[in-house]
Amino acid sequence: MLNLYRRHRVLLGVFMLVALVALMFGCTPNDPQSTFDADGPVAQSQLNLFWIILGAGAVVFVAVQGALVYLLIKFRRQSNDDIPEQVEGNHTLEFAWTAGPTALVILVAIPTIFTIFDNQVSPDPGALTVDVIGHQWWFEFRYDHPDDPTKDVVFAGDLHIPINEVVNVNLDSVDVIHSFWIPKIAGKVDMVPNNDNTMWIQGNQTGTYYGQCAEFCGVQHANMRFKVEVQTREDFDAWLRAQATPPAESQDPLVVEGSKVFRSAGCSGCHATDPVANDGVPGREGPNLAHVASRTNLAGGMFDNRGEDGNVNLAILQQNLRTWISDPESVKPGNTMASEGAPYIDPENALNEAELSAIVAYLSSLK
Ligand code: HEC
Ligand SMILES: [Cu+2]
Repeated sequence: MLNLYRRHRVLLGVFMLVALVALMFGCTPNDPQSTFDADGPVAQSQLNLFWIILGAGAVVFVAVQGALVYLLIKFRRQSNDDIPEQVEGNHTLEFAWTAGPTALVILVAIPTIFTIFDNQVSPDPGALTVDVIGHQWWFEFRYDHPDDPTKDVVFAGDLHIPINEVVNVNLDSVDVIHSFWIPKIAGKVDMVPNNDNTMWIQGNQTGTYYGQCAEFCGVQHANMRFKVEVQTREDFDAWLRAQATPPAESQDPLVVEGSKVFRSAGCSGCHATDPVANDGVPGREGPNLAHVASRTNLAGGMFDNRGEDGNVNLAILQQNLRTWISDPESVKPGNTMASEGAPYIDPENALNEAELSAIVAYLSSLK
């Protein structure tokens, strides 16, 4: 066995090197959630800090390992020498190995402290503010209403922010501790019930980013995700205005029927379809569905509603709504809609095919 090992040692070494390189390709910078590819000042400052700390760690590693290898070779046993001379209490040496690491820790601590404060204290407290509220297992977002700051525009799943502007974020949770993280833009700060954590974010490039909960918060923690759309100011304003406007009421008979079923089946007990709420008044238990047909994703990222062109595709959206509403438990086991919603806990209230189709038609009309 040992012989076999000896013979294949080189081969084994080569294999491990190849495996290591292959693993490192997992960290390529253009992955959608790579922190090595920062697109905003907060993520950039965190990345810079990472490099400083990695650099300091590398210096220590090289110095210690270098000294070790050097000493091992230099003082290896050469003949039948006696035990070498024993040295005790070298003050210079002791001072050096105390002062060296202390200096290094200070070197790392200073930029760390500055970065923490820079990330916490907004450079523009008067800028656009968004309240982010964590729920098991989805994100609720609220902006001040563009015309009336005593009111909030409420939505879920897709966060929109204007490019190159500071956006202040208030973090809260209605149940357990969650954590807000958009790897390429900023993060991560805990969302603690009844505790006003704040942070600020800024996106420096238009496009879609991915965010997710970064604090274990229950069985579907991994499926608590959201998308971030960084837009030009004009696009953002238009989007916010559209979100603040109640959805157009369609006269299509199936849609009208669906809106009735939505109420009679108890969906409206957990889901509002009015996008506007009074400031600070908690939303209902489920996501606000006022403009659900404009969402790129549903149920904390379980469904992607976009077609190949990157826009919401009606057929895909309807299929996703149907899958979710017919059996939310099979999609996201343990979620509140399945464990508390009347149609799902009581077979007598289960939705029939006609009701399901009507609800899907209704919700997909809410653009
Ligand atoms: C007991 C409260 C409750 C009831 C009743 C309920 N839901 Fe939900 N619903 C939720 C919760 C909570 C979520 C988010 C689940 C998650 O992502 O973890 C949700 C998610 C959804 C979503 C996805 C929305 C998004 O933006 O992600 C849709 C659509 C939806 N529900 C439709 C319905 C319909 C239609 C009914 C009635 C048949 C219904 N819900 C009844 C609580 C409820
Ligand atoms: Cu969470």
